[in-house]
Order: sequence, then C-alpha cells, then structure tokens
Amino acid sequence: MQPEYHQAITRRPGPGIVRGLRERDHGDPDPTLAHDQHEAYVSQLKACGLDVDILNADPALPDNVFVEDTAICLPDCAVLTNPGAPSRRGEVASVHEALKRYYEVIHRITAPGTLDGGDVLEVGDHYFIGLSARTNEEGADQLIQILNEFGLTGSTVIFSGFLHLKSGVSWLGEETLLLTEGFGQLTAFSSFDQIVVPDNEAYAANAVMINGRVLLAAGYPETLALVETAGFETVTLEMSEFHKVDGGLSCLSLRF
Ligand code: CIR
Repeated sequence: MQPEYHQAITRRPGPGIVRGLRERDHGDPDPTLAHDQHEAYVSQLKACGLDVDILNADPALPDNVFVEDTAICLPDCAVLTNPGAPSRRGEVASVHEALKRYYEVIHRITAPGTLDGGDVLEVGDHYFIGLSARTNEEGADQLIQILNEFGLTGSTVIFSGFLHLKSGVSWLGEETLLLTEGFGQLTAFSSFDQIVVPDNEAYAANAVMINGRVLLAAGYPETLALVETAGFETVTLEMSEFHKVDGGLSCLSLRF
C-alpha cells in the first residue's frame, strides 16, 4: 500500500528551541539555523505536493516545533495525544485548533493514558505503537480502541535505546521498513522487507516517505546509498539543530 498525502501541519521553531528537552547534551540548537533548516523542510513538503499549514511558535513551549507528537492523523479522524512529557502538554491546544480546519471528528487520549505521536508508526491500515518513556499501555489501549472504531488496527511494540519508536523505524510504503539493526530483530517487524541502517548512522532511520519520495537526514551516506539502491527517489535535508534536541524528520510535521 502506498498512501497519498495532501496536507501537512508544521510549526516554526522559535527561540525557545534552545531549551528543548534532550536525553544527552550535544550543545544548544542555534535558532537561526533551525529556522533555515525548517524552511528547507517546508519547501520539500511542498515539492512533494503537500499544502503546508505553518503554525506560529509559542516561546513558552520549547519543543513545540515537533508537532508530530501532539496528534495522530487517521484517514477519517484525528486523535489528540496526551504527551508523556508534562512540559509538552500545552502544545496540544493550538494543534487542536488547526486540526479543526481539516477534521470533523477529533478524539483525544486522556490521563492516565499518555502517548506521543512519535511512538505511532503507520503501516497501511495497521499502527504499531511503541511503549516508551512517553507512551504507556493505557495510552496505547485508548488509541487501539479508536483505531478499531474506524476499521483500523493497532498493536504495541516493546523497544529500548531510542526516545520514540519512530526514532528507529520508518515505513517507506508497501512492505518496506527502514530501521536500525536492533529494531530489525523485533518480531513485530520480522515479516517486512527491511533496509537496515548501519549502527553509526542510526539517526537516519527516522525518515519520511511522502508521495513516493523519501526524505532523509543529510550526512548519512551509507543509508542514502541503501535507500537509493532499493529504488527509492530520495531528498536529503540538514537536520543538525533538531538532532541536538532529539528531533528527526518525522517529528517536524503531521501529514495526512
Ligand atoms: C522531546 O524530547 O520531546 C523533544 N525534544 C524531541 C521530540 C522528538 N519527536 C519525535 O521523535 N516524534
């Protein structure tokens, strides 16, 4: 199955990005460079045929550029998340306002359930939900119930070593996953065609496939070669400033 996307929602990075959450310190992101990298990202979304709704940054919410974590966009309904990091819960309200422009039906994950969009991997009609420091069983169960209401299915995946499930695995359409070696060994992904990124390029496992084109982080030549050899059209984007606060390509947009 090859989905068709028409719309994206993104949010400009603000000066607050310097205070973004991170698991390890690689230095603060430079807001000006982050702004330029984000503009290039938005241009690519447009080049892939998407209309892009760009929300303004809220300086009080350091991580709000990572809109992917605040909602799951299904074909017939959107689901607002309850992000696992308390400092990120304030991001949901403005994404809700934006989603009302596109969805009549909007559901919500509620406490004690927590769920980050970065833990939800769409593979056609099935959604893999990573259980992480941000997404708990209760949040995953609530999402699976909503998926089932709309004729879709979901299942949980236990993993370690990454912030979010999609930090280590991306769906490239049909039966193909781009993923780290460790994720490739998870039973959930054993039946897929796997493009395995080398360990020293693990960050490149977070990619975005939009309408036949694969967006990859720049600076990971072996992964780029593997994806191209598998027959995909690719585009690379500089992601250095988002990487410093644990963000990848998928985190920067909601696509539907
Ligand atoms: C956070 O820790 O929540 C942000 N600094 C990074 C979020 C990245 N989002 C994603 O992987 N979906």
